[in-house]
Amino acid sequence: MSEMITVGEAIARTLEQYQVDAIYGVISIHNLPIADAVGQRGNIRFVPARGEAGSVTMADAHGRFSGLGVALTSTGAGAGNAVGALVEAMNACTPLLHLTGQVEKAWLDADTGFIHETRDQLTFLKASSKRAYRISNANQAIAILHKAIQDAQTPPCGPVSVEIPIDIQGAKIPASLVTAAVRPATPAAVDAATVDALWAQLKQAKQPLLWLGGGALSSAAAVKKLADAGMTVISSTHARGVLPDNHRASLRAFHNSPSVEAIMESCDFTLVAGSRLRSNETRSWTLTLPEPRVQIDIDPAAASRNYLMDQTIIADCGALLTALAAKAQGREWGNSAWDEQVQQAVVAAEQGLREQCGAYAGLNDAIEHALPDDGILVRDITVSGSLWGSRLFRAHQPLKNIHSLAGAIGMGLPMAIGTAIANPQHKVVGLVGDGGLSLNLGELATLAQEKANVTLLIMNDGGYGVMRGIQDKYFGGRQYYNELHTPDFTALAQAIGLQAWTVNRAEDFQAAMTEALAMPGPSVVEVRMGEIGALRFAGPPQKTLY
Ligand SMILES: Cc1ncc(C[n+]2csc(CCOP(=O)(O)OP(=O)(O)O)c2C)c(N)n1
Ligand SMILES: [Mg+2]
Repeated sequence: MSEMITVGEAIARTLEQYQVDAIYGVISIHNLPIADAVGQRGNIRFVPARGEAGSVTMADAHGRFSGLGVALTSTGAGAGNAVGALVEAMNACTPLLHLTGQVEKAWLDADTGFIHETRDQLTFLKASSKRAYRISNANQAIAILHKAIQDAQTPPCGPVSVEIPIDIQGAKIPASLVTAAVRPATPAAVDAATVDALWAQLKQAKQPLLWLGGGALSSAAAVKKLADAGMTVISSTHARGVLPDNHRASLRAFHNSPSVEAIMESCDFTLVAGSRLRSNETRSWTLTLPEPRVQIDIDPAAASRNYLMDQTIIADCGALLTALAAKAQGREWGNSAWDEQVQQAVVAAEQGLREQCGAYAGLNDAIEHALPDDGILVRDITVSGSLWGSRLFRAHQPLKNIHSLAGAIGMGLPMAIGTAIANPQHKVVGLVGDGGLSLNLGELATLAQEKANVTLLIMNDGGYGVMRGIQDKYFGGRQYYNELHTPDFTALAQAIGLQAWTVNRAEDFQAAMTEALAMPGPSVVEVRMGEIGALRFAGPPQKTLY
């Protein structure tokens, strides 16, 4: 008989096989066999977050960079606290493994009042994850774990939850059941005839538009070649930087700007690469997208989901764009006059945005100046994030400007922590509002404890700025429930042991950001917006609010 180890230890050993270097979680009576094994082995960093929402969001951020984020939560309320963060990871298609507990197998679903028990936990995990598994048999635990990781890492990637009854976590199994990492399922090879046919169609177009989504995040080289060949490129906010902002063909993510919309509308072909064409970026699908339209997506269910396509090619975006780019020989579309029009449209869009941002455009510039090129901006859902953070702030590489795609507030701080831990050589700026920060405020202590290399920029306007704008625009200016009693965040951060600065004059943006970003490790800059001026934003452009 081979060595016998607990399922908890087998899980720890298996995660090592996948080169997992950090697990984010909150320990509990219902997950200690796993946490204890991770601790004893000492090969994986365990980050004790202050809440399950924060831990799953940290793991989400980590997974966006490393290819597998891992979170550990408890049964019942602990698993429930993870749900919002799982919803975000679903939206971002993050490869994420969420391990959670369950009551003892003998008492499963029996409503006996077992500690932490909840009704039908698997159902809410299924609803918020790409898939959710229950482990019912100790000898099968590692097989299911491999399957869960494979699901998480197979495009379209996503969070996969695994609930493990506590007695199974502690049960002994042969160590031989721990086997090597399993690779994600590989998509079918790109069909040469499909590529030829698409190329022939594209060649007939005078000016094709390439719309990039998160599915194209790893296609930067192919996209550059297609842009060099003359395709005009716009990206979702998630795919910003796949084509660097300074490329002559880049419309960045200036959807919703009249000048850029005019450029898009004068194209005569739309190629959508790995994008859901979401409501925020299409004015709830009222934006005109030129026809013919061809879509590349790995998910068959994505075909014509919101815009009617002339063709959907079910394929790995990277492989298909690479094959397509290989056909480009120098300039295939457009000319310098068109490039000029594209650039003028971008300049006009940027100018409009700068005017809207007023003094805060200077804050954007101060960060651009002080943050090294390889630095990363992580933003919460705030007026500042939605205005200058998402569109003005530079993007020269993919995943240098990340955010909560599902639009939920509160994820900025944990997302910044996970980003910094996954990227120890890069400085991270976490851009948050006073309202959103309050949801995961406890994670300020995690930031300090982990010495994560984050400068947290708190835009304090004493309430819900986005909601003020929406109430102004759609509710006759009636302002309810958006004023918040906010702490003195600078003093709060200092009490937690963080270096912190208060900025209440636009003239000080540069000095504060330069000083904070020059300091390795965590720091906080609180911008008191009341003294500088309000920033107006009424949510993403809509057809109507409802
Ligand atoms: C989880 C969640 N709850 C509520 C909202 C609605 N919401 C959107 S923006 C916002 C205000 C955020 O306030 P703050 O973080 O201070 O940023 P500000 O808008 O003031 O810039 C709210 C409440 C949301 N998007 N997500
Ligand atoms: Mg606010």
